[in-house]
Amino acid sequence: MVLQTNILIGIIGKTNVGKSTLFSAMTLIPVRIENRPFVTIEPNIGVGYVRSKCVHTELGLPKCDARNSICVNGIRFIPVKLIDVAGLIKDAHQGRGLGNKFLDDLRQADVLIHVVDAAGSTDEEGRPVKPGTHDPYEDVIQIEREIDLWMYSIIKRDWDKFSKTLDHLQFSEAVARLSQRLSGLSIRSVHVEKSIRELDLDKKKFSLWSDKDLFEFTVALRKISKPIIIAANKADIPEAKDLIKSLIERLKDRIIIPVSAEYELALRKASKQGLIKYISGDESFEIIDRNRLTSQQIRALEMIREFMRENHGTGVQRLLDTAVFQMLDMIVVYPVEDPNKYTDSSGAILPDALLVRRGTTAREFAYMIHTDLGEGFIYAVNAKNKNRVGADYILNHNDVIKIVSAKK
Ligand SMILES: Nc1nc2c(ncn2[C@@H]2O[C@H](COP(=O)(O)OP(=O)(O)OP(=O)(O)O)[C@@H](O)[C@H]2O)c(=O)[nH]1
Ligand SMILES: [Mg+2]
Repeated sequence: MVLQTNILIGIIGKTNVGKSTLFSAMTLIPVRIENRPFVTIEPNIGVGYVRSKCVHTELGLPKCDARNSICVNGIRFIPVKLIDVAGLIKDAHQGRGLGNKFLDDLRQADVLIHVVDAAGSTDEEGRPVKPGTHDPYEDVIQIEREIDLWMYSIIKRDWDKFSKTLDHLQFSEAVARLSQRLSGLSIRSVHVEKSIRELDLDKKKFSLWSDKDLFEFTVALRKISKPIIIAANKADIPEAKDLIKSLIERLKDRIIIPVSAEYELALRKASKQGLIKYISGDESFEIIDRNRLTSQQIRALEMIREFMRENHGTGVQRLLDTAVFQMLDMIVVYPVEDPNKYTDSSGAILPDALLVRRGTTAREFAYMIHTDLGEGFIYAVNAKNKNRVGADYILNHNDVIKIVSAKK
């Protein structure tokens, strides 16, 4: 059994800011990229990878047999699902541009990457303009309002009737019912309870919430259940430098990563063609054979190298890693059958690397692998020190775990 990724990352933003370029750079899937608004209509879905030091090096093993993930030079690349949707513009919720209904494709997303044109080279409607003439701050505010209004439209559906049924329940039951209703949005009861308490809405009957209460509740829920990281894209255009600085100053509580999706895409393609040696997330690359490149290609690569030196890479890998390891607070855990050899039942060394939320217990981890393993859980073995651990053992990053279960 090959363990699949359980994380979905949504790529959102104004139209024509580089969402599809970023998607393509992360997945190497060729998609339509053009310098005009509304090129993407149907969503693009693919697999990208987060980067983490492979535990095989820490264990002093010469190699591993990565299977659900990829190991390159001791670096484990672990898959995550990505979805690139059509672009938004201001007032999309009123049907402008392509509207906002297509955002329904993001219902199951765990985290959103908000791509902005940090070079200010597209206007409010995504039309190309002279770099530096549009303030990306406006886009952050307007586009995220569209996201909140989309979620509000879902939560508001039937609210009048539904809220009355909640009034008759105990608070904890009401939270459970409401969470169940919103589970299609990947919303869990902890999210609902936290949002209600944060706004002091627990002191008010559900049916008496005003539209403003419900909207504020939606925004709080969205922030917890679908946190947004900002990709300050087109950072390679000179005008982006000051705009990014000012963006960071005005959005102090937000995570903003300068990126050049275009540069990352160029590097990934060149690497695939065997022209350069580049591992995504590295701060530089190596040209394999200059003779196979035109002078124009070499000049372009040197420009990219200079950008990477200043920015510690293209920013694309850091963006994904920050979204998963920092915003979602995930860790990597390796399940094995044999805790002495670190192998699975067929003898493969550390084949699977799984992303799990920090705080996950050994029993919860067993359930993630297979329901039977969870149900029959007896104990687990921490393969690093060979200690037996119980069901409530909280996993650490890079743990190697064997589950012992009555059911196989
Ligand atoms: N300079 C520069 N240009 C970029 C970068 N990323 C994307 N672009 C350009 O921006 C334009 C739009 O790129 P797309 O990826 O199609 O943008 P999108 O956000 O998917 O657009 P829609 O699907 O139409 O909403 C193209 O001309 C890209 O080449 C970047 O990092 N730097
Ligand atoms: Mg697109």
